[in-house]
Amino acid sequence: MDLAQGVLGGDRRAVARAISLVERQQPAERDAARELLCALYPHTGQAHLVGVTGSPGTGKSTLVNQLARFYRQSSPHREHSARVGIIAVDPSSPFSGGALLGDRVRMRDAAADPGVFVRSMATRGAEGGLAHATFDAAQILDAAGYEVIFVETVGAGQDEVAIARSSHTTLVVEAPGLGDEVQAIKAGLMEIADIFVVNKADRQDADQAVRAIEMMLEGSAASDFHNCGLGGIIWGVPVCKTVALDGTGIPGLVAHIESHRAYLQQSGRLRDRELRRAGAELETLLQRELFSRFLSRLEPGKLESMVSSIASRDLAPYEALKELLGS
Ligand SMILES: Nc1nc2c(ncn2[C@@H]2O[C@H](COP(=O)(O)OP(=O)(O)OP(=O)(O)O)[C@@H](O)[C@H]2O)c(=O)[nH]1
Ligand SMILES: [Mg+2]
Repeated sequence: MDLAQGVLGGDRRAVARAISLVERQQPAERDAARELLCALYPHTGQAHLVGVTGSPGTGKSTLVNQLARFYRQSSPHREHSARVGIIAVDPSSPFSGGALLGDRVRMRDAAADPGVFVRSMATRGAEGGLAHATFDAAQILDAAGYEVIFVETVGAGQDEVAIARSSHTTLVVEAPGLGDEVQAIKAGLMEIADIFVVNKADRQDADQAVRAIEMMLEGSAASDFHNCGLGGIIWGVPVCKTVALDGTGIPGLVAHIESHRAYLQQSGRLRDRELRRAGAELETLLQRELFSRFLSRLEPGKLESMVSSIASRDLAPYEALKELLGS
């Protein structure tokens, strides 16, 4: 069966194979992966992409599991229960399987439901990057008809920020009583948060954590980078308390996710973001492709010898540029 047809028909095995294809990022499969993504592209753009990030161990996977269950049972503003896709990005090196296994266990409930598709990604360090593979995987789920797609990542690295920027709504999940080093992560995540979640609200110091985040939000002028340059409707970043272990606060959190979606649509922000994303995507592809084509035409060792001449001051960088480009 044609892989693209399988994905469009919502066939789970086809979806799994398609994601593996884009995740492996093997040069030999490059054309097949690109062909597939081209065939799927006209069918994408329907899903709501929700990035879920935050410090390690704050309960992101448990929370996503609960959110998926809630969306499966009842989805506000949708006529039917939504099909849910979950992409969990390997928080550590590709060689440690522990975290992935843990995620599978925590997401077991959701994974047993045929309306939920759970996938872990482990391509950190691969050429082309994790963010790109994750974005491609989300496109596949979108084309396969998953209406809400959660992408879980840890921390505030470049990949996480890139993933957050390509999501529609980003949840930053924190837990009460985390140390100072976590404050720094929180600060890094501040500007990408559309909604803050204080999970583990069964702990006593939850209200204190909520207040601390609210103060940070008030203190940072960029309470929402998505608002930059936007006149009219403003999104105030809410801070929600949840207990992912028993589902407390989940309906309220889903209501905020749905209001953020409505805000994006009504303010025209959704269209703006699609445009910005399309622009960034095309630019990245073009840069990468032009550079690799250029390199493939150079005689072997040419670049290396130029680099060493530059380092030994025999050649100025601009002279090298002129020689390489011929003008
Ligand atoms: N007390 C309490 N514990 C929770 C809650 N939510 C999750 N946990 C526990 O916190 C631990 C970490 O949960 P995970 O869902 O794996 O957290 P995570 O943020 O996905 O972890 P990483 O992906 O490794 O960063 C687990 O032992 C959970 O059972 C909660 O609301 N209250
Ligand atoms: Mg997790």
